[in-house]
Amino acid sequence: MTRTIEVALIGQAFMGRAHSNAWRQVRKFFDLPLQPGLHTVAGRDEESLAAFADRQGWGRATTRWRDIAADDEIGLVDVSTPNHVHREMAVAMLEAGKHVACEKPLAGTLADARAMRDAARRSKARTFVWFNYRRCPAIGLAWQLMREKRIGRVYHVRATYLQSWGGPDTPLLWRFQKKHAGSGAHGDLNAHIVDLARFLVGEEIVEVHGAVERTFVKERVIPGTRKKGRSNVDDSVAFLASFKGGATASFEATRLAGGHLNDNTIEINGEHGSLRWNLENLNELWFYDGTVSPREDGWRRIVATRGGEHPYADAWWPDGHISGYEHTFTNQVADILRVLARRKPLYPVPDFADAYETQRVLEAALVSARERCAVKLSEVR
Ligand code: SOE
Repeated sequence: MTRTIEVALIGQAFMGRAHSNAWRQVRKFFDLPLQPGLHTVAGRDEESLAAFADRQGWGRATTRWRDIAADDEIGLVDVSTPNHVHREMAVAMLEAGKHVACEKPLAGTLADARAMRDAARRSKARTFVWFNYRRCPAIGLAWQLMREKRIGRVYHVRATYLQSWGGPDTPLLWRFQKKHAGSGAHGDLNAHIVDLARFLVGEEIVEVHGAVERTFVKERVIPGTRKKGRSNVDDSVAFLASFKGGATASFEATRLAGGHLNDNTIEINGEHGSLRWNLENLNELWFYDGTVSPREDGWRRIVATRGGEHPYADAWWPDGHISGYEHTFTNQVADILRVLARRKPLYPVPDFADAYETQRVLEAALVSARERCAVKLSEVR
């Protein structure tokens, strides 16, 4: 017997659309004991919200997100809003006993992230964070190979998240304003690759050795005006780090890497081999097995779409019929529903406590950049 959990979505922009699609698609592709009801969508603009609710299939629309906390029909709230309101919304819903799925990064600041982690600790409700790239089948395969010690002792992690949409012509969006975003490319993009690195290596980062933060474009046109305003967040942050087991790591995030649209790349080198994945070819995992004879030495390209072999593949299309960006969100909804139905997810879905560890690394990098020093994570609580 399939049960239903009524969901409320707060946010109707890019992430709101991506999540809305996932909540609607999941029942069409995943056979689960718990399925979502698209109960309410909350947003700021009444007119566009009604159109969104109609097009996306939400039962109700409201511009009063706080009313959701008192609605006993709603079991889970999906916070898909800018970073500065994650805390207020997530804490209100947790205190009302509702499960919460929150967009990444957990928050714009460490203090907000800590308050969210602590509210989750006090609540019986479950929490989830939309680090959606963990839900790429190729990343799931990488996680399995890491757990099987196919790479062995990890020597290096090398991760970059390169975009190019943040040039001088891009207006002063909320992502370029510290009061809304907390940080720029750092919290937006390094959050993803730090999460992926921690997830795949299975260890915490213990020190940031040196970070550099840059704001190249210091003024941007204020949307809807001819005036310019100051961009007070980073356009790029790069840093070196060490994992608990001794592996070295490098991370770089930028929105000014011409030629790269959404180029999230991670490579892990270990005692027995290497793994490499790139979002712009998200179905492919490159595996270097260092245990084969030198005659056969070389990288192997695995297209992670095989039913019965690769994560989520059975839910979607036949072998080789690749999946895309939107499928990562539907895969995440499937695993959120598995967790809520007390089933095991295919592999770990980050909760607020997990995402807080990523937020600590982001903060350590900012401290390192501003104080030009190495920062131990034990100093960042
Ligand atoms: C913009 O940088 C953005 O939409 C990020 O916010 C997302 O998390 C990333 O997946 C794609 O780029």
